[in-house]
Amino acid sequence: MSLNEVVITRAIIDRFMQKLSDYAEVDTAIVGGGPAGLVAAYFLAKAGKKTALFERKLSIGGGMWGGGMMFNEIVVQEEGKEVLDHFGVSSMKYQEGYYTADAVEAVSTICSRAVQAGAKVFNCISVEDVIVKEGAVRGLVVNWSPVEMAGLHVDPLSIEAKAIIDSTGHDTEVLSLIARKADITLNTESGGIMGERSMWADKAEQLTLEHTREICPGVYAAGMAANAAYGGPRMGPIFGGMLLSGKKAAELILSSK
Ligand code: 48H
Repeated sequence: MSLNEVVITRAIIDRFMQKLSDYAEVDTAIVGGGPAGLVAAYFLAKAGKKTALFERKLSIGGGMWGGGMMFNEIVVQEEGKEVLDHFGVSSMKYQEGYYTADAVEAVSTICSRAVQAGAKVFNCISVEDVIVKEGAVRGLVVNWSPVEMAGLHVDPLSIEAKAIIDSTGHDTEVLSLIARKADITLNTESGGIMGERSMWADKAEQLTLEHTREICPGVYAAGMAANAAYGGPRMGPIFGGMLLSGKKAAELILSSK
């Protein structure tokens, strides 16, 4: 059988449009495909929630690919290792309470498990705004990342979601938008984004988990975004807090009505 270019083209267009149309309304929309977002996507999809994850970049994985300073090994503590074990990511004890894992194995395995559990990843798509009705966030406003990068004046599309996770990392992009444009008070000390503080790994890892919360109705902060929103310190290349935060965000959503 000879291959036909037009059939290949139509196969891609048909399948992608069907997928995007199906996921225009979801239970959970996750913004950011770093470790926190991917872990949340896995647990939500596995529990049967219709879950879409939007990632600005072509590749998912966020800051985990590069380990520390591009040395592609990550460090996790005991509790973080349990999450890696759950995904089947191999890790090695470095010394009491410290384990290392190959960053590439960690990202690729967690992503693969999330997609196989049913989460749909929409890469190369940026969230540029939220839908707000009657004082509550109801969904996301999305556009192709190249539109954003080229500064083109192209209007976005919208995704309705019952719950949203901001797992956009250091920049806390969704929560910043909400604080700036939506007249919604976040349940932080200031009512807005508190901002990330300088490094203190031990405290930051504890606080990341504490700061993983529903920060305003229907919107959850996870990973570095949670810590930055509530004014916690950074932790450097230890990733247990990110993995545990994604898991906790999923659990909070699953236990909400
Ligand atoms: C679509 C977006 C948008 C947008 C951003 O940075 P991440 O890896 O986030 P986490 O929280 O899962 O992990 C943080 C970790 O990688 C890290 O940076 C650590 C531990 N730092 C400690 C330290 O001291 O430095 O991933 C966030 C993802 C990225 O892939 C972005 O491209 C994506 O979110 N993103 N996607 N629309 N508006 N904004």
